[in-house]
Amino acid sequence: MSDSALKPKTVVKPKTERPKLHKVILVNDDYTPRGFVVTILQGEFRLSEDQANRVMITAHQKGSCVVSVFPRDVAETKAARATDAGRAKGYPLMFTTEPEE
Ligand code: NFA
Repeated sequence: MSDSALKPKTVVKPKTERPKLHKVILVNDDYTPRGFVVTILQGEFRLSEDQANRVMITAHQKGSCVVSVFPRDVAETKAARATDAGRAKGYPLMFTTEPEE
């Protein structure tokens, strides 16, 4: 028997699609105190005080800023928890999510 009889004619390459990461975005508003935004960024997203201040200031100046990236369910849960924490204090603070390209 020739070698070719044992050789598979098509090689199936297993394609394990890596799930897209999703960005959590901090949206600026005119009412939420800066210190509160920084506290949320540190507590919910584990940013250092320095990172939290930079993200807060960037959103304040540019309108929004990417906080971090996570698998979709984690991004959505964290964005909802952080938005809820602002709402609980009567602030319009908002975090959104979007898939990375
Ligand atoms: N713009 C808010 C203020 O001046 C601070 C803020 C920054 C709010 C980023 C929301 C997001 N108090």
